[in-house]
Amino acid sequence: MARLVIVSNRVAMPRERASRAGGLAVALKESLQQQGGLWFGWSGEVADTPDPAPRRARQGRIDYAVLDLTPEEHKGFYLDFANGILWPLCHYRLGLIEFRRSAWESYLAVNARFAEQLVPQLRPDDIIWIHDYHFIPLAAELRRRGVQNRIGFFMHIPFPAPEVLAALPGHDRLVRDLCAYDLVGFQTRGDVRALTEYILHEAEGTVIGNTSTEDVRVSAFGRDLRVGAFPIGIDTADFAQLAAHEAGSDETQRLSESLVGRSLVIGVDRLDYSKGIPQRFEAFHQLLGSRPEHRGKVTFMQIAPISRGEVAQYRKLRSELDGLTGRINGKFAEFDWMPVRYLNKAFARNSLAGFYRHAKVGLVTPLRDGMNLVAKEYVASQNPADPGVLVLSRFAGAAREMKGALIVNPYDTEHIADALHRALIMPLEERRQRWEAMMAVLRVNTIAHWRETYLAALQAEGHPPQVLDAAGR
Ligand code: ADQ
Repeated sequence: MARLVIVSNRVAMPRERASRAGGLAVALKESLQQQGGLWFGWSGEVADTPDPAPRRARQGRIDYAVLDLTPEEHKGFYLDFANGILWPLCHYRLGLIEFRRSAWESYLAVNARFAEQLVPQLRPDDIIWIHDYHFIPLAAELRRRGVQNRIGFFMHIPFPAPEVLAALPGHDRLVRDLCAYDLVGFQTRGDVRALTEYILHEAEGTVIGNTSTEDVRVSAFGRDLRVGAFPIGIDTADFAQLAAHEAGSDETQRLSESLVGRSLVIGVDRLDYSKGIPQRFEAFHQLLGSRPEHRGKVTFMQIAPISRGEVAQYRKLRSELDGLTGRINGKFAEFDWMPVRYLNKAFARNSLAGFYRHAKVGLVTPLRDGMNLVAKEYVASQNPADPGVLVLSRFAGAAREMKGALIVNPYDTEHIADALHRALIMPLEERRQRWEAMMAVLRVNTIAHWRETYLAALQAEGHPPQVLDAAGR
């Protein structure tokens, strides 16, 4: 079996692997362990004079090779371009973008430097799988250096519609670089459609296959590639088992006692403006205002650890939420009931599983989200005999699969408030039917299924690879 090379932005070395490693990191590690392979990427560290060659480690059948960023690269490539431009662009937040040519140049230069360092580590039959928006140009940089291996890309976040993408100076270069891959994988059909529309209408390319399906062949910029939807999942059985076990843990018991019989609505997110957290707070505020029967009967707990605290937009969001929490609690709290519990900290997976299971409602309202694994984890954690209800934004990739959820428009806070009310009073029979429908999907579309179908598709891409010329054409 060919060796697998995975490239992702943040690679934790073996001794760093904490108990909080997410499902994705665990799944990628499993494929490397099974197949033998190399995990290459950014160490997460910034150094004034980084080692020119990667730092290496080995554990089991996995080799690790990581590079540090210079302070200038960390600012230009990571903060300004990846987090400050690509992230808002792909989440349809054009108003938040401050484009700087120096950031774009830093993004391209870091991709070139990483390619330069990866080439000597590669073997001719390696299969290369590159993850996420930090490294879109990496395959083109590798091809320019003569790499002919099969290279796949998976985009974890949404791919924007052509009119939105066109707001990025350099959008044509970005899509041309995307065409240097053999397989481009997205979360949903909508993302596939967005890229194929760009290929047809902006790049004068051709698309074979029905563009509304999830698997097409694209010809553009002198290359042929496959583009498909591979919706990411979770380890459903493991999460369900963890949640059942955690139902009896001290921590879950303490949560239960603190609620003194009140219903729990839960939100769990990184503190990010794409997640629609202020709208969710506003909806809860409206629920308490318009339906007094819920006052004193429901507690909303939002868990949102600080994320990307160096970026101004994230600091602004934080102070907005501090204000909203104070306003709602100030207006509705009683001496023995606090409507909103807002926690800026992360919890271990097992704690989250226990909390999800205890919550009557999982409130997941992103304004845009590639997939949203919290929605899936909430469903997998429920007690089959008495499941809670998922309230889910139509703009999360997960909404395509989670048809048993109450689907809402996250911009319409009154709509979310109505859905919350409906979820809180939903009869057991309806809750069971909705939950069963979602679990049937989650049992099939697991994270292992995602990884296996993606890698099988990449391995099947047998057409002869083409080499770009020195100018990248
Ligand atoms: P994220 O934007 O990080 O990921 P999401 O999929 O919701 O979003 O969460 C990823 C993981 O982080 C989940 O396993 C979740 O449990 C964990 N997590 C979130 N908040 C947490 C908290 N407060 N404490 C502890 N753990 C927490 C990106 C894309 C998503 C896509 C994923 C995977 O933005 O759309 O689903 O990648 O492809």
